[in-house]
Amino acid sequence: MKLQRSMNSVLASKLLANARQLVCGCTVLAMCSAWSSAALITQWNFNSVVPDAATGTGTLIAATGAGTASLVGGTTATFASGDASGGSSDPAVGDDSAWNLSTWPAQGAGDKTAGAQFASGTAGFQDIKVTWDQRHSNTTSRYVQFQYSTDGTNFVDFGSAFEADQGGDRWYNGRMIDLSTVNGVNNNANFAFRVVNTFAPSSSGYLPATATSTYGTGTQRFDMVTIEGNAVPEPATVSLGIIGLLALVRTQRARRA
Ligand SMILES: [Ca+2]
Ligand SMILES: [Ca+2]
Repeated sequence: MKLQRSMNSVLASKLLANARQLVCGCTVLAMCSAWSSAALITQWNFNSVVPDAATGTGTLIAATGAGTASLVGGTTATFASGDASGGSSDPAVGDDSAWNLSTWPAQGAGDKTAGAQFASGTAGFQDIKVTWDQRHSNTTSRYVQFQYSTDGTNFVDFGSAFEADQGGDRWYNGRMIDLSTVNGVNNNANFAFRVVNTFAPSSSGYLPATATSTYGTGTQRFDMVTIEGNAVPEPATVSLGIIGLLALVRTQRARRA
C-alpha cells in the first residue's frame, strides 16, 4: 500500500513537472513568435482607390495604415504607369499607378535635397524596415540616398547610396533599409524618411542613370513604398515570458541535479 502511494506520488510530481515545462515552453514560444512576425504598418501603392483603368490618375493616400507622401527640394510629380519598363512589384493589373517625380536640381547643385518624403508614425512597433520599388529614367540621377528622421524635421543619411547599376528606363524593385539598429525610430509618432537624388560617390555632380545619356529632366518613379515592424511586446508579455524562461531553466537544472 505504502509502495503504491509512493509510486503514485512520484508519478504525480513527474506529470506536474512535465506540465510546468510545457506551459513554460509554450510561453517562451509565444513570446519568440510575437517578436519574429513582422507586421505591415503603412504602404503606399499609388493606385486609384476606385480603379478607373487610367494609370495617370492615382492617390497619395496610403493603401494600408496612415501617413503622408510629399515632395521635397522643388520636385514636382504626376502619376504614371507602375507596369511600364518591366514594372514594379505591385500585383495590381489594369490600373497600376506609381508616383512619378521630376524637376530636379541642376547639375552640380542641391546634392541630397530633392526627392520624395514619407511620414508615418511607428507607434507600437520596433525593428522598423522600409522597402520600395523605384524606376530611374535614362537622364535622372544614377544614385539616390535614403535618409530618416526621428522628429519629422531633421533627416540623416542611412546606408550607402542606391545605384541604378543596370541603367535607366528600368525598375529596381525591393530596395530595402533595415532600421532595427536605430532605436530612435521605434514606437515614434514622428518617424519619416526621404529618398533623394545624390551626386556620384566622391564627386560633385550627378551621373545619369544611363551612361550615354545626359543628366537633366529625368524622372524617379516610386511604387509599393512599405514600412514594416514588429509589435513592441506588452510589459506583461515580457514579464510572463521572462518568468517562463526562468522557470524553464530552473526545471532543467533540477532535472540535471
Ligand atoms: Ca487610376
Ligand atoms: Ca502601383
